[in-house]
Amino acid sequence: MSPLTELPDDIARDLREFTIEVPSWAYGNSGTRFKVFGTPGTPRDPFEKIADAAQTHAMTGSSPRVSLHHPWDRVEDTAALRSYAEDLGVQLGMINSNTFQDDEYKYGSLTHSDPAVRRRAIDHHLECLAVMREAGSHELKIWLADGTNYAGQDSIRARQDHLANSLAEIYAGLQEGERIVLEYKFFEPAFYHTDVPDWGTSLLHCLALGEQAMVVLDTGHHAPGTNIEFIVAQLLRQGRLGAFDFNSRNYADDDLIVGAADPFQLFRILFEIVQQDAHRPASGVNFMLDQCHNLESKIQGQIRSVLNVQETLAKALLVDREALADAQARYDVLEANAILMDAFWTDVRPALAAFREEQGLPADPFGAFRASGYEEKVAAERVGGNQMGWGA
Ligand code: PSV
Ligand code: MN
Ligand code: MN
Repeated sequence: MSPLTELPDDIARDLREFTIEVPSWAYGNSGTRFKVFGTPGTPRDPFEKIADAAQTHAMTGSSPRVSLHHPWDRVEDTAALRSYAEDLGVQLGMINSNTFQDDEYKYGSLTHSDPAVRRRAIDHHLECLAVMREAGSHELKIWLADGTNYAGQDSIRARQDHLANSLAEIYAGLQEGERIVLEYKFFEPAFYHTDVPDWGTSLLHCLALGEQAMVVLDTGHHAPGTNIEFIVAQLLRQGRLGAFDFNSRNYADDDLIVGAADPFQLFRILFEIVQQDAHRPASGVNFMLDQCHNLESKIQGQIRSVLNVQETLAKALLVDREALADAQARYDVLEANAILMDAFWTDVRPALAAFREEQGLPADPFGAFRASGYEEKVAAERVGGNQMGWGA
């Protein structure tokens, strides 16, 4: 099949409107519990993280927002961080709460049996809402490390009740136009049970809370073999997919570059998304990267990630849906499958290069960034001080 050299107008329009939020933590040093390798030029503060994230957007034109983690990205003056970001052409995005690094949360946070610990965790989330407003954002993401390691360690049922009550207090702090998004994860750091392990649990809590509560799906938070595109279809059908955390996984929550291990899975997911028009801004789904770059250059890793999503979205949009519906109606199983595969195997890279040039962007954002000298410049400038790591 010959490569596609020009995008059809409707696909070009959709791609121009589609944006991907990047995480501040991707620009800091990260690693595993074995070792965190430092990289020259790694940001020393949230301002420098924003400057690096702005590079990803300058090269791709598709990542205009940066998610912040509170308190990792706490600054004295959030308004100053916001205007710094805006001067560099990006906006501050979702605020991510953090109840997983303090000793008080050893046995849970919003689910803890001790009301004093729950109070502290709820207050942290209310503080996050204040930061969110100062940042000019309207979304708070809640991912909880809560769970137990041993059967019998605590009451699963009581923890669900505590969770529901705690979330209700946080939800009551929302103003019009704001929302919380609740992320699920089936294991880690808890290994026996997690308090929000799956989309069903997250959805049940969101339904009980109200329309300003939505589910977050993170690719890496499922058991091997889970049909993630089914979950996407189901949550969209319910109007409750609030955000999607892109990354790639081989084993568990690997947080590697999206599309690296299984580009076909990414294609299948994005095809479910385009079938329900959820890639359009009007759908309100916040598409984000949730990744860490342990070995590779962080900005380059982020640019590669944005390009992987953009290329795969173009392929999903290329599927001949009329022909597919026809094959499905005729129960022509293999023809239907072939229509999907044709789009998947189409090389869209030349068309995307032309699409970028038309917008005044580098045809090859990855190569352009490498040639820009930015990394060498910041490596020379950012000496001394503490380079920030995951959790700094
Ligand atoms: C932990 O698993 C995690 O990767 C979640 O996916 C969150 O989205 C992210 O950390 C930031 O808190
Ligand atoms: Mn996530
Ligand atoms: Mn994760």
